[in-house]
Amino acid sequence: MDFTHEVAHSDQLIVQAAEPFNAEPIAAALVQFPITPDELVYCRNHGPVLELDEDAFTVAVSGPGEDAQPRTFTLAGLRDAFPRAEVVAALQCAGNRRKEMNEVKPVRGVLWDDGVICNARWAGVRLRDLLRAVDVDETQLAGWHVCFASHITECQDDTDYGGSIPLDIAMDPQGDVLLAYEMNDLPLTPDRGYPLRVVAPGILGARWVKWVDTIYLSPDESPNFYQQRDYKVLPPHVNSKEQAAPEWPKIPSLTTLPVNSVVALTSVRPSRSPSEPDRQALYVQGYAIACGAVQIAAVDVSLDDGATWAPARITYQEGRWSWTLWEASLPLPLGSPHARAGVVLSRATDRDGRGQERDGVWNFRGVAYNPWGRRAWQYVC
Ligand SMILES: Nc1nc2c(c(=O)[nH]1)N[C@H]1C(S)=C(S)[C@@H](COP(=O)(O)O)O[C@H]1N2
Ligand SMILES: [Mo]
Repeated sequence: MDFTHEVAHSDQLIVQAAEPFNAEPIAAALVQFPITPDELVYCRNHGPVLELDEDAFTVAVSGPGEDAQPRTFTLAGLRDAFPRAEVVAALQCAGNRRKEMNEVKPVRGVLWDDGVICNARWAGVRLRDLLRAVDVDETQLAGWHVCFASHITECQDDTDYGGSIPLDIAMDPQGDVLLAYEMNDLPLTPDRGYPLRVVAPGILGARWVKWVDTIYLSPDESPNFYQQRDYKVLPPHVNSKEQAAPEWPKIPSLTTLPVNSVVALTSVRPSRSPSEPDRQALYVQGYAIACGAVQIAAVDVSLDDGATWAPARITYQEGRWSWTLWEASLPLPLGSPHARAGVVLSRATDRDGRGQERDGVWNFRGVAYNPWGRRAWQYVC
């Protein structure tokens, strides 16, 4: 693979793999911003990142049917033909927290910490509008999929990058799936998929195809490696690539990721209680993310390994697809040895009552890991 045309990347990220470029911010920096600035957005790539020319870029969109002729749009053509739509949505890689899973038992993949997530204001055209323009009638296509591909560069395991989402999600009147050309009111940067990427709120990042140049309808999911042979929760007995091979076709592709929360930052501060001026409190900040369209209802935190929980205060949440930011201030026990160091846990619950368990489900590819958030803290006098 040729990396000679690689673009410059943000210097505010921890590089987990240089070629292809994979990097993430520290979670403590991430949670300082409800809307993540581009410099703090993780970069997840299966191939090189190129600087494309917007004027030379086109996307081909085909309707259903063997002989459907694709319609080709330039970026200017897309802007002219369809209204601009905006959505605030979190983007999360299925490998978020893989490093923690790897501590349970080794997994295969980039050892992501808890920073492969962001929250942004995306703008572009609605995929629904585009599909209507190529005569898609979803009532005739029950169970079909919208496939996306980018042929801009070769990838590690396939000639192109591809993924798909169920057609009913794309056509949902409130579906909010976009072909985005802007993030946070600016054109996408090369790292984000300039000039055009898929934004599929509530769906794992792998389907948010960057530099998307091909869209078509199919009764089957995308045949691409990253849809068929990756981003699946392998059964626990699979411990090697060889054991995984017969399992891939049997296991459903991931579409949503489970409810999750992470403790991103801890600091010991004087408690502001007037009755106990000497008392100290542990201030914690973190994020939570919902599963699909059902938002987070509550986040709780615990200093005693889950014996008791206290509610965190939600400081940010917007619409159906954003992440949730939260904070809590927990009075530390006076004079106890535990007042100097410990572990703080977090647990999120959504509006349907789904939440997190103490332990996540280990799987060989290290995806969809969501045990209680957990961060060690200590107080240095
Ligand atoms: N063309 C292309 N699109 C892609 C990828 C890729 O490697 N190539 N990676 C996917 C994965 S796994 C994720 S998590 C997101 C990451 O988007 P970001 O790099 O903008 O954070 O892009 C997705 N889209
Ligand atoms: Mo990902």
